[in-house]
Amino acid sequence: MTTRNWYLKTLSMSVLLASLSICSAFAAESSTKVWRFGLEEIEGSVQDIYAQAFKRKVEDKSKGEVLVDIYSYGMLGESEDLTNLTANGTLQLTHASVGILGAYIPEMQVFTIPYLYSNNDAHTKDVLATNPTIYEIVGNALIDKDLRLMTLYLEGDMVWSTNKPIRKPTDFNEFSMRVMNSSLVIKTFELLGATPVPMPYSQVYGALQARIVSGQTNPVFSIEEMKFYEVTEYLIWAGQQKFTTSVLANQAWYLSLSPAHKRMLNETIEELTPYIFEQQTALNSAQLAAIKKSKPSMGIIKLTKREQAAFKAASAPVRLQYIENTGPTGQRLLDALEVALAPSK
Ligand code: 6CS
Repeated sequence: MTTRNWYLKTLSMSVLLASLSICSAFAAESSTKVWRFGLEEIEGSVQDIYAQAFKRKVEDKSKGEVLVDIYSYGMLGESEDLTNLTANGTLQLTHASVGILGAYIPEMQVFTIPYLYSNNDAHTKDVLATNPTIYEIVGNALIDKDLRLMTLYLEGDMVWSTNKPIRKPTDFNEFSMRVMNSSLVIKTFELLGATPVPMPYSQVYGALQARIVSGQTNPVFSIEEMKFYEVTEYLIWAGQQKFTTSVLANQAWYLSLSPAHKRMLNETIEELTPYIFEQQTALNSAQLAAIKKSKPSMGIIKLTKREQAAFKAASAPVRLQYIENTGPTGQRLLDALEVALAPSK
């Protein structure tokens, strides 16, 4: 970003943040409550679909007592900014993907461990939404940062979009892969044989176009809407990970809600679990069709079980790194998830 663009972005964010404080003052005086919800993704994304449904339900159930304002990606900065704005109470709710939040809450990195999830996504959805060990361990770590874990959900398979085919770890030699800024994700791609390059979401397209990186990894809907497919040649399913995101609330705000509003919020989050699961599945397949239509030359590669096994073995030591980072609490969470997520379930 040029200095001028940086200055303009900072200025427009400051104006927006100042107007958010003025709105708060007005909202506090009137009986209408405004719940501000931040997104790490643009309009039309999985997180946007989630937030729009949340808004419809909350405004309808509260009969206009609560208004939900949605701030999509770019309006208030990067993911880390949204988490900070929620922790300090400027936003009431935000999305925070586990890859990025892991830099802040080490236990959260468990959800980035390669090959942890089975292929039974419907079961994984239920574990992420309800497993008591997650809500105890990750929930408590977040409360220490003034945040409350409302839910976790899947946004789709993490697909590698690259400028060359990758079928075995040695194909990653001299290959720079953009990753989210998480020490465990960085370690994973080092073990897989690549050179991981952490950078913000907004810079990925330019970095691929300028060949600063040779690939990146994200769900298909994101590869379509952020146009990463225009600047890469292959989509590769390695089964390594599913994109997992969390919905966080400001803890003090949550505790200050009336019993009726708290019930409405919890009930709405619960209702959205099956809804967003169906929506993300449909969006990912629609966007794959869209990519194939607009770029018929795009190489589509699905690694065989045997090919996946080589990446699984190469990345296995990352579990030790996770335990080193998180100690016995992290171990207890990993053990509980391995039992809960077992493929036979
Ligand atoms: O790659 C990222 O950084 C981002 N990817 C998605 C699909 N959502 C938010 C996140 O920041």
